[in-house]
Amino acid sequence: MEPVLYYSPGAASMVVHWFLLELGAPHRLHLVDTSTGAQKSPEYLALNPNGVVPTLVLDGVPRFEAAALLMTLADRDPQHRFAPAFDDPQRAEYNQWMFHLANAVQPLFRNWGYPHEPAGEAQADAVRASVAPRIETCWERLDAQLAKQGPYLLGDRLTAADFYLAMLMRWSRNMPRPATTWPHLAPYITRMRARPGFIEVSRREGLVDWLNS
Ligand SMILES: N[C@@H](CCC(=O)N[C@@H](CS)C(=O)NCC(=O)O)C(=O)O
Repeated sequence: MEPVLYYSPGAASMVVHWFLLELGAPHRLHLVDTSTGAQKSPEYLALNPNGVVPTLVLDGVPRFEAAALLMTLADRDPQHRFAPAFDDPQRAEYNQWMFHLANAVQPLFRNWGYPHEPAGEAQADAVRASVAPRIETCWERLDAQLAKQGPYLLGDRLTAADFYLAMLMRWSRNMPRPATTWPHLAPYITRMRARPGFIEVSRREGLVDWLNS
């Protein structure tokens, strides 16, 4: 049974879409039109009660949370080596970065993208102003990690965490200081964006504004 990805172009679903392409995994796409609130429809909420994308229907069961989906897909397809195995010494480091990106970095982007959520429309500017430097601190730490142990987050090994980080970096493209302005993140993302999977997911989702020139 082919997985079905419920997605919206450029949203958190993008990394799952990209990852399915990298795995060469047959899948079907179902567009969720977030501009009309389709993610809050009763039909969609029955799949994902959080009312957000992505949802991936795997073996007939709807699953949510982009980071968890990446980890599940990587573990189910070990020959691609996008996740260290359970007994691999790098598994702990991999778990650390996946959870750091999911718990520390992605929620800041939720506030950046939906600044009215924490305290209403009147506080939106203040929320954005407080979140931007916190996202920059994240880039500082991730840049330092790549400086210490590149070219990928786990050194020589490309993992699901790199696809995830690349998507989060993309979300900073219109911020006052985009992730691409850090010295080690810049060549890193040039490599990630050169991947045929990135070019293909950008083509499929119509994302024209963040390709290598
Ligand atoms: N933690 C969730 C976050 C998903 C999320 O916030 N998705 C956004 C797009 S990036 C969304 O669906 N927004 C529409 C809404 O909140 O109504 C995940 O990683 O899957």
